[in-house]
Amino acid sequence: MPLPPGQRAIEGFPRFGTHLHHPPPPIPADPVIEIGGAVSEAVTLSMADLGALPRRQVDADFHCVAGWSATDLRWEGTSFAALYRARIEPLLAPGTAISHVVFTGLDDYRSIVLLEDALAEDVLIADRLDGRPLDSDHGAPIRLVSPHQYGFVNTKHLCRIEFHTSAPPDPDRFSPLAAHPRARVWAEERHRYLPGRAVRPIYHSLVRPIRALSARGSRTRPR
Ligand SMILES: Nc1nc2c(c(=O)[nH]1)N[C@H]1C(S)=C(S)[C@@H](COP(=O)(O)O)O[C@H]1N2
Ligand SMILES: [Mo]
Repeated sequence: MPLPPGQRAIEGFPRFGTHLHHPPPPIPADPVIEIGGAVSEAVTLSMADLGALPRRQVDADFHCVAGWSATDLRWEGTSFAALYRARIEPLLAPGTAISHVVFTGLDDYRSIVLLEDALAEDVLIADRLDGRPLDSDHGAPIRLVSPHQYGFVNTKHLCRIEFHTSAPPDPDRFSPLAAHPRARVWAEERHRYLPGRAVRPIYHSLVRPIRALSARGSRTRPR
């Protein structure tokens, strides 16, 4: 597979993220996804609820906005679209038009995604990577996987999904590295205001330090 513009293939699949050196959150004994926002009733989905939906496999590369790509990953889980049709649409009052979805992780990381992007056919709530349960480096127990969007959309350790009828406030909007709201890799939507090409060098300079900080050595491995 060719890589999207401005990406470089790397060996393996590093742990990477704004969590930096923080260890991954502990995996709850009974993981759930809380559903909230513009739904008529807040509900909690168990792993069994997810397991009742059709399973899907997605083979894809993974592209971080900083410029590295991990190639040939195999994800398994439930398609987000199937979850939305089966469990969310029945909770919407007539006339409620969802536009944005907020995905939150156990570490309080958040990504804001347009509903139309989340409904793309390659978007999964994934629980397996390369034939094994997700490990804590890559988002255990479950994560969002949206390979057509940059890595920062792909919230790890997913525990809450909120549905909105307009754009929710984005605290990152005025930061110098304000993320593009759609983050589609083939259009190189890296930055909210600047062309993707123009910010490549800035992002590339972040790969090495973030990678070094995010890797878990013997000192940070949970006991
Ligand atoms: N919960 C959580 N999810 C997260 C992040 C994070 O810091 N916390 N970082 C994001 C970023 S910037 C990237 S590139 C990918 C990295 O996924 P990986 O650690 O599985 O390589 O996770 C995304 N999801
Ligand atoms: Mo990233």
